[in-house]
Amino acid sequence: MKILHASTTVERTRALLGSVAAAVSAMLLPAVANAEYGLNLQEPATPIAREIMTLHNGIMIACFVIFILVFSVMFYSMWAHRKSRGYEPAQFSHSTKLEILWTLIPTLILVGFAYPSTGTLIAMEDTTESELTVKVTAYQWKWHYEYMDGSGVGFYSTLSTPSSQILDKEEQGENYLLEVDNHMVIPAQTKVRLLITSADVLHAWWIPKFGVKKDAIPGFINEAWINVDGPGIYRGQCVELCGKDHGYMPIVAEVKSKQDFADWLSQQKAALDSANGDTKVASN
Ligand SMILES: [Cu+2]
Repeated sequence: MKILHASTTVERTRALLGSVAAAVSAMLLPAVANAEYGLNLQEPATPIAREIMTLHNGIMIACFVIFILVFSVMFYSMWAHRKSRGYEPAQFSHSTKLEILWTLIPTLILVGFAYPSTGTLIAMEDTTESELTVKVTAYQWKWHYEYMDGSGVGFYSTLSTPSSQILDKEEQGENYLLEVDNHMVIPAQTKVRLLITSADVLHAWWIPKFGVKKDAIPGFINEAWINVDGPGIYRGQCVELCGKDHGYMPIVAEVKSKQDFADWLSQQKAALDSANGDTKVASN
């Protein structure tokens, strides 16, 4: 009778563990299979964003495994050693061996997380050997981009979503509140340094696919860098509550091939020169 009871218990435990595993995989599968659900980080477009993604995934898996282990032991202990089964509790109150183990193991796990994370953090701050510097200045409620190559090329970047869409008088477009008049244009496969500051209140510059989120602080200049894999349009937003139009100062980066970028920059310089020339003529 006792043996029969034990075997059904084992079967029940197996069935319980089986259904827990099924439920967990059912929860995880859609996230893996359907990135468009928006549950994960956005697809990385820079080496740093890729490192962040790898760290995030690895640490999440480690946390998940720890969660399953700890809660399995806890629920099994509560269930198997319950009073109604007549379980006799152990009488010890201290265990030096256990205390050393439960200090040592978490420490090792944390060091295992900290070591690769620190490497990425240091890499994020390393703006040396950048080939181009763009100064990003935040305003209530727009951005200004200035190319620090002595050319004086610079422009404001302002929300271009029509107010009719914001006021629900017209259907909202595909890039609703994530579109601007002038894109920040940068070259692909080039280390670009960003100098981020603000002219009024706190703002923050963020493009998720670049893995960059930096505060824009009046009177301070924060540094960041990006090296984007390939041409494309990348979108982000101001991520520091900066006033009533905080939600209306998106960020759009247009990444061009090196050659296209060089052409674009020389066009901008030519336009600037001719504008300056016109001013001189006019003031004469
Ligand atoms: Cu802002």
